[in-house]
Amino acid sequence: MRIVSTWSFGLRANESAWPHVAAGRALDAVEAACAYADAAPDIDSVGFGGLPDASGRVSLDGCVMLSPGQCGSVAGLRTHLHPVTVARRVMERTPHVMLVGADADAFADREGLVQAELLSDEARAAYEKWRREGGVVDQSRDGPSRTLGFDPLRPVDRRHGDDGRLFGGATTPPPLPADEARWRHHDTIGCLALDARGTLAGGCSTSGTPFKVPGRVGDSPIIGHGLYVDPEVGAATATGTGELIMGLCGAFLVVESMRRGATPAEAVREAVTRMARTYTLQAHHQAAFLALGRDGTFAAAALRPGYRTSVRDADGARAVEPDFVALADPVG
Ligand code: SD4
Repeated sequence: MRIVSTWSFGLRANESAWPHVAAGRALDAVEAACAYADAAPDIDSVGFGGLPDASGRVSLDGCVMLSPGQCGSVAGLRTHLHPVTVARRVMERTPHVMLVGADADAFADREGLVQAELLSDEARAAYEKWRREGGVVDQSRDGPSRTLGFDPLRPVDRRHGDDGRLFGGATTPPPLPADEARWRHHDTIGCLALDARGTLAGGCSTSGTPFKVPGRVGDSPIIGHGLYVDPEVGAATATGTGELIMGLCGAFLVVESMRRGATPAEAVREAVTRMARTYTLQAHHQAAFLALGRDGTFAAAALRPGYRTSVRDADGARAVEPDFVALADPVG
């Protein structure tokens, strides 16, 4: 019985989902964890608080998966806050896997899901600053980062946690470690759960990359790229520069390695090693894979230092270092 999520902010998301894991409701657990991250304004590449695209509008992507025959996905939501919830409705109430754009929002409306404002004041201010500083959308394959109006590598004193329960009762949670804070715009939540009944589920939610070209969709909502779950084998999710993950069918690659006998640690290591040798990497590129085996063993591997996995199981909550980091130099 265990729930694992990408990045340290996943501690809070895991905690909100833990009762579902313990009650044998893995699907509810991953939906709850992702919904928690969606609603937290300080998690700024997911949900409310997510940075907008180059037109100043936020768009959200997400997916959910139990098995190859039970998965759902949405991309480009602009008026609904919880993509995993909408994706679950697609999975459960339509014969389809994926809906996109305005029609996905319209589907959510028909499902009775409440509309929400997605752009926070802070995200609007960040967008306006980007525009003021001459933000240009780079249409190159690796996204808009070369011409961002901010330094994606600047250290940010971002605080995480909001109820103190996870942090020894302190009302103010500790700041993120500096190496992780450097990747604050990479805080997509990918979440994998193995519940008390032995059911595996995964969910993934993101607002994508900051100031992306409108219409851009990354790996996160694409089954097999940002998330893959096979109940016979295990589950994997990804976070980071989607364009690097998509070229490898990242999450599927990890689960298929496990199917062929690799441990989760071997599978994620192989995937980031392949990423490092496949692409011409830029300083802003970061990505990580997180895998959870059928037996509950988990592992993560990252391209660069600064990624952590949040874990909640019978031993409590903790953020752990990845098992493998491909590149020693954090900015090389
Ligand atoms: C994307 N993979 O849209 C997402 C972004 C992300 O951590 O994971 N950030 O490319």
